[in-house]
Amino acid sequence: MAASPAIIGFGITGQSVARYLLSKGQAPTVLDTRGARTEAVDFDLEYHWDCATWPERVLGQTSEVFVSPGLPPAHPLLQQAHEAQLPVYSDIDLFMRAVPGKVLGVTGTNGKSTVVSLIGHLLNAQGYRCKVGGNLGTPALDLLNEDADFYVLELSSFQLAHSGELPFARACILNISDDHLDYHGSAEAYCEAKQRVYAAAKHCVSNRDDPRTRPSGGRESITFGVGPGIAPLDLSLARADGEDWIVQGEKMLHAVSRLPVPGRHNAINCMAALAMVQPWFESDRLGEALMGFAGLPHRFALVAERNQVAFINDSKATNVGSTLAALGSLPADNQVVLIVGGDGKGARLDALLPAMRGRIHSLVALGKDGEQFRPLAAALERPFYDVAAMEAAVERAAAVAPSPGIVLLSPACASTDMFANFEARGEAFENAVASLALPAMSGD
Ligand code: UMA
Ligand code: ADP
Repeated sequence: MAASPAIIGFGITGQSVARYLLSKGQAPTVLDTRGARTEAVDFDLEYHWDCATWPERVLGQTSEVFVSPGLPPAHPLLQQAHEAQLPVYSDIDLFMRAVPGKVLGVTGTNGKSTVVSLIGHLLNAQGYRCKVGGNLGTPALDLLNEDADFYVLELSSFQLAHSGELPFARACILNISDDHLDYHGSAEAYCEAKQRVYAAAKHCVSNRDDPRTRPSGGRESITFGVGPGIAPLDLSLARADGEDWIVQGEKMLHAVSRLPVPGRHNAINCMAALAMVQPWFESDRLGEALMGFAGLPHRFALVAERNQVAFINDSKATNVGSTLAALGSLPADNQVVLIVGGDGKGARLDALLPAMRGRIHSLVALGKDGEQFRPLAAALERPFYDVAAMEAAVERAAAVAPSPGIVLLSPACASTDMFANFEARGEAFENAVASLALPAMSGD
């Protein structure tokens, strides 16, 4: 029997690989460590569910392996494939073999989806046909259904850990803070996975304020950051007329206060996006091009204002770094009731303390690792409330919030211990806010 490819994991990625291979006349075999998936009925393939090790026959007749990002690199199924000297690829490797246009790759702990969406917005505004996807929204291989001039990929550390050299036109690591330690095993392994984005990129873009984003081996990069740039194309912030501006070299590009997305971290995201599109985008058109970019839901989004209390949904803050960014964008006047908790993924939560000090009014915690926030509240000498569900969290936060004040859902933890995903958690927050027995301000 002729050798055929195998797919490990039949989630969003595995199914996109199956669709692509079938369109090329190849019928892959599917292995999945979980039970049977209902989506499988859409594909006439050979499946092996609840699969802890390779069936010997399948291993013997496999030509190459495509692995889903959720499978940890040390998983026995992968070890066995390596021992059998089978080539192992990610869906991104397969995408890069086939893609007809330029590809821009964006990774980092936080801000990937925002920056990828912004890059797509800027290139479309410039008149290019641009498709965005990857870890965000459409899986990479499904983007190939339509031709485009540019493909902008959001890349997770999971995808990069399984990928070979990826020849991006430009690649960027936005920032690195602790995340996914449970998957990668160490902060070093996490950084190494992120660095793979640069391995075969034509140009690298890095964050001057975050040394771990610099390409290893002394490779040059175009940089963005808060302080002054080094090279003429570097992006930075500068003060003029009493406010911060995004500047490139000597050129003043845009006032931070007029950006369509709030928070200092989003000014940094705009600089990163500009560095990524620089050869193809006329920066004089930035103001006009930014019009219509509204940011993404569940990311530091003001969703209601009641009794002078602002309710902010930052459900996508699934790690410490993103919650630090949210707190750093709010005033230091002890007005923030912060809703936290979920799956902490093994991260050190005390890194939140400096940004909490002076800002936090009280902490409301829920989920698997909610209790781990109690010592932080104690260190700050602030009230700590332990609740079982999002409705209770919002009710308690609204009851204790000062007026004027802020109720911020920015959990610093993944949502999957209690919710299907961060969107479901954010929706539960917004629904609970809408159900509060509080009068809405005019304009709500
Ligand atoms: N699987 C196993 N064994 C395992 C783990 C997974 O067999 O130990 C199987 C699962 O049973 C599943 C399949 O692998 O059938 C695929 O699951 P997956 O976990 O690899 O995820 P996908 O459904 O392919 O979705 C992935 C991303 N998810 C993860 O990396 C966990 C999606 O990002 C992404 O949108 C999609 O590919 C398309 O590119 C989500 C995500 O949470 C949003 N990403 C993480 C993040 O952003 O922090 C990295
Ligand atoms: P990702 O795709 O990397 O998860 P998102 O754009 O979806 O990034 O944002 C995820 C979280 O990180 C949100 O809470 C958002 O407010 C926050 N965030 C966005 N940009 C940054 C940044 N540059 N630094 C830190 N946090 C950020």
